[in-house]
Amino acid sequence: MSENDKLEKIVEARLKLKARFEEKMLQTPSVSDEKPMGTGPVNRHGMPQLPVGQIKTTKWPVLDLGFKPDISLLNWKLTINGEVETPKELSWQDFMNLPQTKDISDFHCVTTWSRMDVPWVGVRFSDLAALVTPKTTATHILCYGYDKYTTNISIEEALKDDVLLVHTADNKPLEKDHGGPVRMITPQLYAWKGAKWINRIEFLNKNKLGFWELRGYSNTAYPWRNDRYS
Ligand SMILES: Nc1nc2c(c(=O)[nH]1)N[C@H]1C(S)=C(S)[C@@H](COP(=O)(O)O)O[C@H]1N2
Ligand SMILES: [Mo]
Repeated sequence: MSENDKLEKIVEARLKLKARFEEKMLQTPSVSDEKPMGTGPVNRHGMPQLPVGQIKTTKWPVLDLGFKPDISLLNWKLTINGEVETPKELSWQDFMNLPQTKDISDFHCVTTWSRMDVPWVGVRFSDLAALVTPKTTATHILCYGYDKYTTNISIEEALKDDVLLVHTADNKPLEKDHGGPVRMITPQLYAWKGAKWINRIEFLNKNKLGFWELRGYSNTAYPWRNDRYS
């Protein structure tokens, strides 16, 4: 198969997958909430730019478990497995050969700071999901970092077009402090839902709580519902 055919196949599979989850995606807060809580002009996904209780910052604080793994590109791997038809293990080269998406989005931390208009480059979660074909029983994912961090997301949230596994931020390679070489971002959920130093995505047939979700943070993490704790 030519590179072009391969790319087209991924796009087709992504659209198919999104069609499968369409009904659930339509019920997510960013699509269905009549009065999302926040202030400022309407952003790209139709929400007030600054979610309730957040303060804009131009700094980018670093938050993690106190251990920053050092991963060379040669050793880097991304495993995608669990409730899928074709599990994959991607090398750096495999990852970079996938369709690359550029986007600008906001980063909302539960500790009340929001960093606006960050330029990112990376691979859409939905393209990765399309590559492995989730089984019909799949409902959630659990993302794992090289530091053993975990966080869970429903598939209908993870499939949103701005959910990316990014290797570039602010027009330069993603710094180790912020999860480089690759982290996930979830612009429509609080930022703890985006695993830094990501190395595995496990598809699940039921919800399973991640590191912070087990310690009192919200399962769902909707910034425009002030949905911080469980
Ligand atoms: N692997 C990993 N990912 C992680 C964390 C972590 O400790 N380990 N912390 C989360 C939390 S609580 C937040 S707020 C954001 C912080 O990202 P930043 O350090 O780039 O600001 O990353 C999230 N992803
Ligand atoms: Mo956080």
